[in-house]
Amino acid sequence: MLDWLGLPIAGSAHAADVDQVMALVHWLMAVLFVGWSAFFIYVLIRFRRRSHPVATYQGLRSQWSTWIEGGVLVAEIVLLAFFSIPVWSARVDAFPSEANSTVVRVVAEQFAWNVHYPGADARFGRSDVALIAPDNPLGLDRSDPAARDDITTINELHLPVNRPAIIYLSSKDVVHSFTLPQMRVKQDAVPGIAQPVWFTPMETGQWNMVCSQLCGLVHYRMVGFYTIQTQQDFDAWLATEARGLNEQ
Ligand SMILES: [Cu+2]
Repeated sequence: MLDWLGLPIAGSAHAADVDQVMALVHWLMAVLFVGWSAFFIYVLIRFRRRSHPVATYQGLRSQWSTWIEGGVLVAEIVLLAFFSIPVWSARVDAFPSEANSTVVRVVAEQFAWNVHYPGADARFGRSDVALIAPDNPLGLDRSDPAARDDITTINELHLPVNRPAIIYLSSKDVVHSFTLPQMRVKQDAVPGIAQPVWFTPMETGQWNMVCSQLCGLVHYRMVGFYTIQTQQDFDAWLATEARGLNEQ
């Protein structure tokens, strides 16, 4: 229905709501564009120099432009109050419970995404900036019992389909913007803040996980991939990663 917008597939439960707002905004902009263009052409012809060699200083006397401007204002308020704000508030309030969700940490850095899974105990282990090293980009303290089973990846995020995902976003350096276009997820990753974002993936597949904030010279290369898979495939992947930990 919204193919004309050229959007990527709508892969999450809330994607249709976001797309509807985008479509309405595009319709409003199309109407304004056509209206302003028509008005501009009308004015060019109506007030051309040949028929009006001398300017009038009375200005506008009719009220219709005020009415049109009022109409545009009302349309914008309706869009904001009845479409945008409800869709936005559903994203930032009404978080699902962590017990029924896949909970992941994603820590951005110039120019990669570090992903941190809590492992079988569902507890994130302690991390410390002092421990950050090339082979430990999250600074995870493996001596912490909660950290022993933690799984970390770089530029690789896996999530099960049909189950809410809560992602705690932060950054090690500058502000990045965590973006999963097919999930209609876009959220800034800010140093010093653990910013949660949630969504429910509805389609399986593998796509790019990108940074949509100009974050430095190599910003264009700040791309990983994310995989939405069935719960079984996800569990199998986690098990493989966990086996890899024990072999180290
Ligand atoms: Cu970035």
